[in-house]
Amino acid sequence: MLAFLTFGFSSILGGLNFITTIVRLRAPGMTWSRVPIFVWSVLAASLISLSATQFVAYGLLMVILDRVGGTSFFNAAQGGNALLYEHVFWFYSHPAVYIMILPAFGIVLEVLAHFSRKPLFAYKWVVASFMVVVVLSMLVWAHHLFTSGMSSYLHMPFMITTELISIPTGMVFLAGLGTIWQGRLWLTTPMLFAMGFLFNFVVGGVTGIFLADVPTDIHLQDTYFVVAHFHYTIMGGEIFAILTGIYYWFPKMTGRMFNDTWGKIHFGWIMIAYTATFIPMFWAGLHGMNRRNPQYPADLTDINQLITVMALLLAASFVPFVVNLAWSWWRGPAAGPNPWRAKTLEWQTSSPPPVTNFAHPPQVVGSPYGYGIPGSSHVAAPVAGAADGDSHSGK
Ligand SMILES: [Cu+2]
Repeated sequence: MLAFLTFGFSSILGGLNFITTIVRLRAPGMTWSRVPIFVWSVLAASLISLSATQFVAYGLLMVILDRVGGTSFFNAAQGGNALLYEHVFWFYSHPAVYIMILPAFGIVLEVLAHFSRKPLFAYKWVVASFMVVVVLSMLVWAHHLFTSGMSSYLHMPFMITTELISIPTGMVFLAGLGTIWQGRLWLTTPMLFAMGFLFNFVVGGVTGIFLADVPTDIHLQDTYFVVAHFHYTIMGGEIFAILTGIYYWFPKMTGRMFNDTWGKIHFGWIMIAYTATFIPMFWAGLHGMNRRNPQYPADLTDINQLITVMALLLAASFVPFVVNLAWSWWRGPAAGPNPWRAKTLEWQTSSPPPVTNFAHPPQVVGSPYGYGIPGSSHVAAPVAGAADGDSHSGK
């Protein structure tokens, strides 16, 4: 409990650090309308980690007091209320999902804009959507308690707030589609992962509506439908976005280029194995496969065995990833300052960057996404060799 409390404290301080840095330490000329969307997403996530993490800390503190201090916050036998723990826990733990997924949105939109060579579609609407998610994320926690015995008059309001959250998240999805739309796509490994994210996230989002809806949730509670939905958001969403970010920033971090062919093999492999693992779980869940229960009806044996084999195949997909990046870090060709010819600041310095990031503070003069707009540039004077252009080699 104390270890978890310490971890929560680091999350709060991390949020505070990101907010302070973004508000106080932007480069000269980096106005709010020129801030890259990834930075906006980190700001939004930090607002949640700064303001919601306290609640799980209170929950843990109350458990400690119950166990060693003789109190009875949660012990019904002594007048406490066990449901109170679920409320306090989920008041943090639902927003925590958005602490994870907001930066994932940011990474993916960033990559979609740079590799579509088009301005990010509906930039201001996306920023507004992030902030709406921050507010709504604090108002949905009790959707985890629909079958817990919580008072039933609370069902309707939490069902509505939960369904409302599909509006800003749907907006982010549409901004991704709008950015790709009629773009000249440069299908590198990070771009493929970003597009894989979009596909997986829409499956996770649409199946989430059935779990937000009280009548269907009561039926689907604690089945593999929930497991499949959760993995579509956290693995198909979050992990795909992290892989997008690792491939995208790998040349910047290491100064070396990864093997794009092996990157694409990794993408194809993980996408097929991932889909084959988690799509059958929706079916199994609908047919009565319960979570956290080793015993199940015999007629579900085949589908469980299929899922097991596919899950092993999914785990194996990380072998080409690790080998490719380890080898490339050691022996890969030099990447140069800006291999993607992207406009944002991190690509306007050497790879990897010097300790101070830039020899002289860069002067920001325009949008980071002004692709295809004549005369548009993000930085006044990029360092030598870091081209800030619209063209690409058309690989
Ligand atoms: Cu939730």
